[in-house]
Amino acid sequence: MDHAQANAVYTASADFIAQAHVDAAGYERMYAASVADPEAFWGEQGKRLDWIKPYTKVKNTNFRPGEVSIKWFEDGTLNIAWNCIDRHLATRAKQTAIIWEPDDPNVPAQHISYQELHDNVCRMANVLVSQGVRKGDRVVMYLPMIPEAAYAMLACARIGAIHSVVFAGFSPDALANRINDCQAKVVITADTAPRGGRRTPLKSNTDAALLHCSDRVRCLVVKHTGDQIHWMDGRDVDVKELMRHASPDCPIEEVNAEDPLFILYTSGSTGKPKGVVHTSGGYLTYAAMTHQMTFDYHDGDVFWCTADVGWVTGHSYIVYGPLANGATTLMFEGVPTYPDAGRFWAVCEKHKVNQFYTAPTAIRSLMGLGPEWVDKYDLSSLKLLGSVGEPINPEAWSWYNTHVGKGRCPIVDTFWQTETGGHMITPLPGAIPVKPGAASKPFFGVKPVILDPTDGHELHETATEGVLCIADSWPGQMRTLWGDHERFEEAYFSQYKGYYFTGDGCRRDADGYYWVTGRVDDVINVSGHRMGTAEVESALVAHAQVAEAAVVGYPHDIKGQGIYAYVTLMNGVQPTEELRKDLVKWVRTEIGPIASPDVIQWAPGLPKTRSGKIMRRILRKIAENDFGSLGDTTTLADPSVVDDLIANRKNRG
Ligand code: 6R9
Repeated sequence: MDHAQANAVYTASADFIAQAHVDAAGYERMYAASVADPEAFWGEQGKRLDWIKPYTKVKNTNFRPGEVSIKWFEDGTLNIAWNCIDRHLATRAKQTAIIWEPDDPNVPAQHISYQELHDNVCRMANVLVSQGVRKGDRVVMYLPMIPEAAYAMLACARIGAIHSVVFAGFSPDALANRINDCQAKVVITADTAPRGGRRTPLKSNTDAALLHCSDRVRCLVVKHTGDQIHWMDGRDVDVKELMRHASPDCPIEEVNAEDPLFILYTSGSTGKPKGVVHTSGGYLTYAAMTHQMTFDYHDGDVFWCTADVGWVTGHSYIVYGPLANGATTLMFEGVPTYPDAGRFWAVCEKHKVNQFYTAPTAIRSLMGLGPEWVDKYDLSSLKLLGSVGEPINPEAWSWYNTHVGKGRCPIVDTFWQTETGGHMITPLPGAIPVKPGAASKPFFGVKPVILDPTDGHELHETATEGVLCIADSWPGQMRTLWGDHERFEEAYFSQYKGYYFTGDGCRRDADGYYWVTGRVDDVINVSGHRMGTAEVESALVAHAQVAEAAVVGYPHDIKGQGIYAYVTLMNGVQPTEELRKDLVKWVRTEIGPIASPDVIQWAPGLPKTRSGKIMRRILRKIAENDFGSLGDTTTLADPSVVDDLIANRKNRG
């Protein structure tokens, strides 16, 4: 795509606009109302949910340093599972709630009706209660993309327990850290997880993790594949067996709007992963509203979000948002390239998907395999396409638009974060014309501001560039970090006082469109997955032969960013190819395959300031193969290390 196309503006068809929930004038009017009087706006939107005790207070939020506190609908009570299931039964008992598409296309798909969802969630909830789980207890899940994952999340919600889903690609160590950090009573896993025809040994990973956890933690096992597993009597529990005997009814627990619904661990710029806490009333209001508006979801549509439930995208747009809206949501166990590169499109055709939501990295990898894989299938059911996780580059946008959307489906490029609970900046299809690569305009109630990174002052001109902050709270916002409110304030509210800091850089063009340019902190985005460089570094230095390590991101054609590690070995250790492979394997076992370094460069020394701070700016430039403009290097303790790093750089592309 040439530059002119990249600046093009795409407007939805007249037919699309005619049926959309919101048109251009409607967006302007509603947006203005939402920021002028958030109390009135969200007071009205909160009525999307059924409340046990209706709220009388809507918004009570404070971004002032030292006093950060975020409360929405604080005197209301409700139950999240009721809102996602029971309240639909009168009209939708037989409607499909979840379509489950297995990894192996020869295994039949499942259509789970709202009634069946109700019964299974209640059975799972009764199993949890039988294992001693009570309101406020934490339940960790380490599961494949199977219906039981949704049952377990909603079962927790039903009884007021707090779930924390750990992505099944994480290692036993990463799982153990999360179980310990939130002091989970129970971990729910499966025997093995089929993905792309291979099996991930979830139960044996969990066995390894539990060696580092309290021996009171119960292990609930979903026997999914029937693969052989080790069994520890007294600790391990066969979930399906207990569900068979459990009652399909389970009373709902009344929870406060501000009681936690889930904890989700995500990477930050420093230290160990952060336990992002989302609460009940505001989160569900926001997930439901964004799902309906951003995807222009209408009753009867089949919605498919390809994310894993281990990420926030799976929480908000596979489970909570769609089910709160009484939607049909598709859950896919597999990968885009199994059994071949046409799988996504085969599934769209098979289940007549109407809205399809995926990540740029998936599009880029499929793009490389040729359009013939898409062209084979009938994609006429598609009405809208979505993108999430990183900025979408013009080539991928154009391919998605032409080959998947056939030029007739609006593409929504949704910018948001684990911390934000739902979409923050996104086109509303039918209301906001799209520019490829721009997340475009704020969602209702969201007040983005662009600040000057040097002194934090607000840049008021329409066309400007700086760091992206949000000036006021919205209902889907995270409330705290699990057990560490101080770190919450420090990470998000201390750098730019009075604002929520996203960690992203951003440009606003003359039309007021927002273009998110990527992280400005030490977080990198690998295939749409967030990774803290500090996490990878601490894994590397935990290896006996590594003295020091510095990790940066570099541009990668498919993944968006790749992981580039500079490693200084202990004195006398030889830098061999074998050791390099060993280090990659080491990081995979310490964190998980998503953290595997793509490049390891042996570094006799790292560029440091006299005070001992590693100058990452220089390491980034070398990794990007852009060392002509290293900037000021006069503060380096030993400038000669830079010459060595340049001479031996690995990425000459
Ligand atoms: C939902 C999710 C958040 C980070 C975020 C930003 C990047 C996400 C984006 C995007 C540009 C988009 N990001 N969506 N950048 N355009 N449409 O991805 O959450 O895993 O917490 O990542 O991802 O850098 O700060 P999470």
